[in-house]
Amino acid sequence: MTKAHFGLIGLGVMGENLVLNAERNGFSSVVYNRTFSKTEAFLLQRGAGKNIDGAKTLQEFVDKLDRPRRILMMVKAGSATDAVIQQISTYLEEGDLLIDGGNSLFSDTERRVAELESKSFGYIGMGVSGGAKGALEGPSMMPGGTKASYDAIESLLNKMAAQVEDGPCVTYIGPGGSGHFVKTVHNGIEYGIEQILAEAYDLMKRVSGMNGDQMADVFSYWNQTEELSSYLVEITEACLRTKDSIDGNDLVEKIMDKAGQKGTGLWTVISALELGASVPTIYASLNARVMSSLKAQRQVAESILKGPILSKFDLGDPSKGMPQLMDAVVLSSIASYAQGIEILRLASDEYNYDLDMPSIAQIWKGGCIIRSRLLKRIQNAFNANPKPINLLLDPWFADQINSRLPGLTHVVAGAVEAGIPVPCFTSTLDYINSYRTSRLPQNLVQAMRDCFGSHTYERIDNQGKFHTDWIK
Ligand code: NBP
Repeated sequence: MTKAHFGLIGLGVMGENLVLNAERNGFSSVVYNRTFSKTEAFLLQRGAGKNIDGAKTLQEFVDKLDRPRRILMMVKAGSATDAVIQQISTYLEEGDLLIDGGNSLFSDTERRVAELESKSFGYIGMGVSGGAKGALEGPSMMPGGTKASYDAIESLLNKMAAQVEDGPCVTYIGPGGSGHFVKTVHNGIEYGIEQILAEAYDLMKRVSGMNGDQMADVFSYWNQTEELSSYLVEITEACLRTKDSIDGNDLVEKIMDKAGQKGTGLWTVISALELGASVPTIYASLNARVMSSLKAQRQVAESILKGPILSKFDLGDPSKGMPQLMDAVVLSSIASYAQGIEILRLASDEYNYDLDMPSIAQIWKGGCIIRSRLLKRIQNAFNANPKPINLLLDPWFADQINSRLPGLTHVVAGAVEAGIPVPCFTSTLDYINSYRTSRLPQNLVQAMRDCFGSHTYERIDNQGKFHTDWIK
């Protein structure tokens, strides 16, 4: 009996679609799921008539696979992934390769790569982005581990990945947990852009009094521009146009305003703090989700804590894409990418990942949630200067900042006066204003630290460490 080329463990949303993708690309497959009824249902429905077999036990699963085996795990990150690795390891033989496509914490992946490779198995920790549709039609994939393990699955991944004009949206990211690290930062950038678009929506609705279709028209306009054309802008338009089947009104207005923030967004911010990366826009998006979860408290606070009377201000002509608001959205999106890239730059050195930034920009151009036309500009910036100090200093991005900063400032000032929170816009404005200020007030912070703790300070006019008796 001929054996299958590819094995999948975990028939969740992602697993189902990825195995259909592999099969469509010519890789006969075997699937295993902890709950066998899901395997049966899949084989009878979406898997029917395809070159996909099922297995009830892990023994049966490995027996049906060609050697060396190539097995993709798409299960919940954390202890579920450890449990699956432990169970399947009993059945693996030298040279077999396990790929974890879940959203695993990169330090878990470091540990697993070391453990599995020491047993002569291959192990790849691979970030996968694109949701269900991307998984089926072609996701962006970020595999990390040993180069030898990557080489063993390169042809499979190249076929499964989304394709853009300069190749498939997959590349060897680097050693250890680098693939999952890059996916984590991808998700941090995604948090930022989602919150930025939500802030734009809030201002359109509360300041300009627009309805779902009117707002969707502006998002549609933005999606035609080089600066904002992106998957997230495209789906925002679709969300705003969708009506509730019960009463025909805008469905988005019926949705509870609470968003979770566990996992990759949180890990992005923790990593940024550990690495000393300044990521205020991304952090603001995470904090906005934390604040959103305090629904009951916010309902009480609204009647006790009084803000300014909501005043209208000009966000720009909707038929011209609300230019001032667009300025705020463009600069905040650029800041999200720049801050994510700064984390990668520092991590590349700190963890010896040796990340190739032009390749990462290239594989984010298709398939993934943060795909956008802006990534072509980011790729160009890295091609012109592979190790830029900060994306904001690239000539094209600097032009964007110089021309759009007045618009962002106007929007933040208006929102502050109207008492409407715009945490990502505000953080971006502070980020840019801080970054373009050569003298910040931390000289006084240093003076205070020396005053109470004799921490010493440096002088701008003399080398060395200095201490002063500040309180005589
Ligand atoms: P889920 O995260 O919901 O995981 C479902 C799968 O995990 C099922 O097959 C389930 O088996 C299996 N599983 C669990 Br839960 N605990 C297990 C255990 N202890 N042992 C064995 N199997 C176990 O599915 P998903 O949304 O497809 O996500 C899969 C992975 O991909 C996750 O890490 C996720 O973070 C990541 N991811 C998701 C997306 C997305 O858009 N959904 C995108 C990118 C990455 P069962 O059927 O027996 O319960």
